[in-house]
Amino acid sequence: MNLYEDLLWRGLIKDVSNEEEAIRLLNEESVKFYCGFDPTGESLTVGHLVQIVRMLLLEKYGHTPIVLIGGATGLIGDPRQTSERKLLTLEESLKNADKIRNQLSLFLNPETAIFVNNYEWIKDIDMISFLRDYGKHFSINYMLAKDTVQKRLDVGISYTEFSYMLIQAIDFLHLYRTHECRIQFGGSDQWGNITTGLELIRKLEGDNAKAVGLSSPLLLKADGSKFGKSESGALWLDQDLTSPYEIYQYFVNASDQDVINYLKTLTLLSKEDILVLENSLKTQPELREAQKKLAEEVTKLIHGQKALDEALRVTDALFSGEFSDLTLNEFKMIEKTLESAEINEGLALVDVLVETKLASSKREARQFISSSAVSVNGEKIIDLEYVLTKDKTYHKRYVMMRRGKKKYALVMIK
Ligand code: 383
Repeated sequence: MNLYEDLLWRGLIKDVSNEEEAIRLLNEESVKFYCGFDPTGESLTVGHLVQIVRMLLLEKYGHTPIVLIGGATGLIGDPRQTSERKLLTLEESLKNADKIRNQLSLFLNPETAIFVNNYEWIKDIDMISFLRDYGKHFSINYMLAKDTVQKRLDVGISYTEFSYMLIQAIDFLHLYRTHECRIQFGGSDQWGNITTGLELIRKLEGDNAKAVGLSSPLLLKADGSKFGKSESGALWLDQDLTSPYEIYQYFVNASDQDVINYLKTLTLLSKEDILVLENSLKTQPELREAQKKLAEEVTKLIHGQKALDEALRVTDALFSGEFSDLTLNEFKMIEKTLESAEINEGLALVDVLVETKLASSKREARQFISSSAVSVNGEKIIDLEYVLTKDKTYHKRYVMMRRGKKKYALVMIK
């Protein structure tokens, strides 16, 4: 299987500007390609993983990624479907840009991957040059026809966000000229910006300029809900914001309808391996082998083997109710995930149940205790006067509370 077939098989190709040229570049040459990330937040999310995995795939086949961090574009804001973005300050944009760059560099081959920040070349373009050298090549009619603009005509769109596509177009031209970059990738939400770049390259470099744009479909869930959102919000790639355990849980709970698509787009597993998992899903869905493999691969890709091992141990502990073997780090991981509360030593169990939201009132807490529904570190407690003390803690800090079979909360004693 060649690279292009691999991309097609994984469902990573939605639009291609020039398929013949794309096939030639991807299968027969070794080229530089780019994908951009705006520093809108302090961390990327699992929504960015498709592009990361695609960069890794191209890297595997001998192409060179140019990772563009949008220090400049982040200051303008790519138009969202819903409403105008709040402007970032220059400090915020640069700070986020640094963090995102570090995150991305952990995935790619440091020897070959090229990192650029478009602030470097965009900041020096003065207004007159912008309007004369670039603006003149695009009619308002062309820009208005873009999907991203069309979707905003009702609510309104500022001139600032309207201009965004031109900056991304200048980037493609700049990388085409300075790095011989031949391909721009993005999710399908980027198609309008990518084609604006191709148009600019064609206008300024001539019709035989060889640049190609490719987009991938946005990841959707079979039930129509948004991919990459848990109950507590977005799933971040930064482990201080989303623990490896949460990442593992999100993917291990993928539905049978989604799991194969995720394996193809979010992991580098081979076609053979994925077909085996697909077969297991058909014949023995109750084993959830495909989901387990997916969760392992994605957690390992984002956080490495050690964090995956920890996430697995935490998963086992929460399943078996046995916590005594967990390390301090593993407890910290649980702290970020479960309902937790920090308390003073000597607080009564009744109050702790309320603090940790395992009971809605003291009265309810007493009922739970009396009906032996409450356990502390795996031990059933029926004593209404029970108090929590340091000698009950793991790692001098943690106490694991459980109500009923499954409701857990973690208590930290100061
Ligand atoms: C900026 C300057 C360029 C090229 C690209 C950009 C960023 C681009 C953008 N991308 C999204 C982002 O930053 O907004 N205008 O969060 C997301 N991407 C990728 C992919 C995706 C897109 O980073 O579809 C999801 O991850 O393209 O929404 O010269």
